[in-house]
Amino acid sequence: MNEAKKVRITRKPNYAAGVKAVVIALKNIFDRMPKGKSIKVLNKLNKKEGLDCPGCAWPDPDHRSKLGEYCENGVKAIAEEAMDARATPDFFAKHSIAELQEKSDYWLGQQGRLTHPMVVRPGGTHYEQISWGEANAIIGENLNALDNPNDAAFYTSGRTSNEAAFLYQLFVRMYGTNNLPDCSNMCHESSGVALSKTVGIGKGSVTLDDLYKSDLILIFGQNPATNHPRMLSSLEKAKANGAKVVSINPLKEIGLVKFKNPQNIKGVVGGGTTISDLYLQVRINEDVALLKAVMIKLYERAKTDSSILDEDFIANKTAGYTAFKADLDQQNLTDLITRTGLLEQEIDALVDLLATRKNTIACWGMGLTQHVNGVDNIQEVVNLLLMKGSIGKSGAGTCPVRGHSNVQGDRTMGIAERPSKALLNKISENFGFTPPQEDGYSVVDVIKAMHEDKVKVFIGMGGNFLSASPDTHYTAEALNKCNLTAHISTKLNRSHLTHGKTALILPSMGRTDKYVKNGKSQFVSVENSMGVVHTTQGLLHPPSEFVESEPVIVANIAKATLTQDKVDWDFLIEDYSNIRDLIESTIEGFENYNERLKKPLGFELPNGARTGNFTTPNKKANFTINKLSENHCQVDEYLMMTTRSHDQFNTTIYGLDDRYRGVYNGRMVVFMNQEDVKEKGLKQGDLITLYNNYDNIERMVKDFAVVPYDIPKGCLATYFPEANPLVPLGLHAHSSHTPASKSVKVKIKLN
Ligand SMILES: Nc1nc2c(c(=O)[nH]1)N[C@H]1C(S)=C(S)[C@@H](COP(=O)(O)OP(=O)(O)OC[C@H]3O[C@@H](n4cnc5c(=O)[nH]c(N)nc54)[C@H](O)[C@@H]3O)O[C@H]1N2
Ligand SMILES: Nc1nc2c(c(=O)[nH]1)N[C@H]1C(S)=C(S)[C@@H](COP(=O)(O)OP(=O)(O)OC[C@H]3O[C@@H](n4cnc5c(=O)[nH]c(N)nc54)[C@H](O)[C@@H]3O)O[C@H]1N2
Ligand code: SF4
Ligand SMILES: [Mo]
Repeated sequence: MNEAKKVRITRKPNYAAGVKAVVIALKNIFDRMPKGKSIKVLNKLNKKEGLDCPGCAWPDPDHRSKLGEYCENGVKAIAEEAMDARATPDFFAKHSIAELQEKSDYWLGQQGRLTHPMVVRPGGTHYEQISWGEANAIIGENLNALDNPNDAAFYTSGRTSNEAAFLYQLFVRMYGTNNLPDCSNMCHESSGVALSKTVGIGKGSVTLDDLYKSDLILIFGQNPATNHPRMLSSLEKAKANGAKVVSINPLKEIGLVKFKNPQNIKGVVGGGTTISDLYLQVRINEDVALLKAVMIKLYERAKTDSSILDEDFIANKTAGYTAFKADLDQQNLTDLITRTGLLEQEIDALVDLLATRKNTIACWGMGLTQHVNGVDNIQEVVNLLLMKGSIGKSGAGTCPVRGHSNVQGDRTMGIAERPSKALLNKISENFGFTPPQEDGYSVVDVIKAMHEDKVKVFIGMGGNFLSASPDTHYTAEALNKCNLTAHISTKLNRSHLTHGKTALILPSMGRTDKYVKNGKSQFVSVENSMGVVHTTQGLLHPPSEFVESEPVIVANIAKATLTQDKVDWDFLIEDYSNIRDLIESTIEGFENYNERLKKPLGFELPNGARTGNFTTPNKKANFTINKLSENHCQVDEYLMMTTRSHDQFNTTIYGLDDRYRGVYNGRMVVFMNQEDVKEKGLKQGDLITLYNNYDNIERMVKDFAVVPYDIPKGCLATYFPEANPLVPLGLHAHSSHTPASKSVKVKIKLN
């Protein structure tokens, strides 16, 4: 039967988490791992000096519950990595690559951990086992055969530890390029660009403690019940301390409505906690219009109440205010309100809260970053915070909620295609070579460069480049054109199956695996979404003796590639504290790194925006003027977002349900406003085709089942990665180049 026909659509539940989440989490792990092993891992998960959850980047609280500080999706992440199933050389001998391409992402993941280095040589139909020595030699030969180091690209996903990331970027720069695209390019790059420009640091400014002290928390474009579940416990605590919460999101995400915390009695037998005091279902990509309307109204009120805006802060700590205010004065309030799709009373309710409450925190996720105007969205949020003086003090500030568990740390370690001059100078000083100075390729650039035969070797440190990237068919062609594609991976994924002329799979240890060198257990370190650096240590036997730890893999590739070596790679991987010594001497904020990691809770990195010392060139926080979004749809066009279901981690599919949205047993669905469904003469479960025509290229996905849903008129929602073939490569945020995968224009037709 057609996959989309098997989808079951039910009523949404009216709260998130609760006891059911615990039951589902345990079933998930016990189905994949023996009970003893499961309990051993869960006992160490997110404990001080234990195993850092490989799920999202939400920080661990300082005071941790005895019941365990993890959530349903953290347990799923563990089960997915530590499962007993194995994808061995026998498995690859049995299934050709062509056959594996026909399987679903879910099926691929269920085949288990990779156990051996594998290769496909030109013209080959199956992956075959290869030794590490030979695999590294293939990489070295291919890299050294290129005319220019810029003809190679080195991708990174966000689970990689600080130690591995530091070695990787060092190797890549010694080899001679800044082509270090990473998953951040598709994720919070817009936040990094906007925050660096406005407040001088590309990271958020708040700590967990600030959340607990805040008066008002705004949550833009984020679905924490699925993507950062323990954020709901933090919000519950903030609310108990008196904060109000406002959600701004086209979809009514159930976890932002009500949360039952399975760790407390109220969550188990009581009614749970109402999270959002106000829920604004703004139209897709109209956040700038909403923010401008709100700010105009705040000014209006401030005329009679001078306590509403922080005039002192504006005068002493900011720049660009007059021009910003002048631009705001020219906006047409009625037009702005119409664009949002909200009632004026709803906007007034938000203005009431902003006018009466002082310390404000703005949290945001992919709902703001993944638009053509992603950078403007965030800059407009900053404008609002600056008007309120809500940055650089306790209980207030910016909170971009990061995705992968160490994506922020990887950037700190220098995984960046546009590195700072300070980093390049430090590398040159410490390692005695001049690193490349010109910018490298981001994700979008590198896909184009591979397609244009400019980049011939692609190496991936984790991740699933093909499925995560926009314009799937174009990206597949780009990868196919490479001489070599090589992926350092824990699990089989689609990027292994759409490959270059030669392809390698290099099996890597993950977070849960124990790495012992010379009889000593090694740990690594990571940085969470709030800039706290701490250790994480695996505890399970790796899936096979041929699986290597990431720093070791990088060191061996470096040795096989670099001829004039200025680094003693063997010494570095002998004991990871040797790598940390190099990090300490190269990266700002890591003084006494090894020593400070001994503190059970780790340490906080310097953050000027947190303390009100803005490190922008003018030493001020900058107001900016941002244009309204351009979403002009034709009559029969819709604006589509691609989002995550409750049963996936990015391209890793844990299961086929999205229980908080009432969808079971399938992912080929399109959420659509009830009236739109009726107007189109459709009904629930009908299978439709979605298509568009950017740059005169027809892009299409078929067989998506219609789900009538609480979403503004003219808006659609589908899941990533299934809808990625519809996201054109050229549709990305200006200056951050983040694919605009949350505002894609599409038309629909009945199959
Ligand atoms: N279990 C699990 N956890 C994860 C992940 C996962 O896939 N699964 N992924 C990790 C990663 S890498 C990341 S980056 C994060 C992602 O976490 P989120 O940022 O929560 O990501 P999305 O699921 O893409 O959803 C974003 C939200 O934005 C809303 N939205 C869409 N368009 C707009 C808009 O125009 N305006 C506003 N205001 N809202 C909008 C959507 O309705 C949705 O609720 O989660 C991380 N954690
Ligand atoms: N349309 C659309 N596209 C999107 C998004 C969206 O919202 N909509 N979101 C974007 C975002 S926010 C992100 S972050 C990207 C994600 O892009 P990626 O980070 O590239 O994708 P993941 O699915 O997280 O990568 C999963 C793979 O990583 C490997 N892996 C897992 N753990 C480890 C490890 O510890 N070590 C190593 N070496 N490998 C490991 C496994 O082989 C697994 O198959 O996708 C982006 N793409
Ligand atoms: S909130 Fe994120 S980091 Fe914490 S346990 Fe859940 S998935 Fe893991
Ligand atoms: Mo992400």
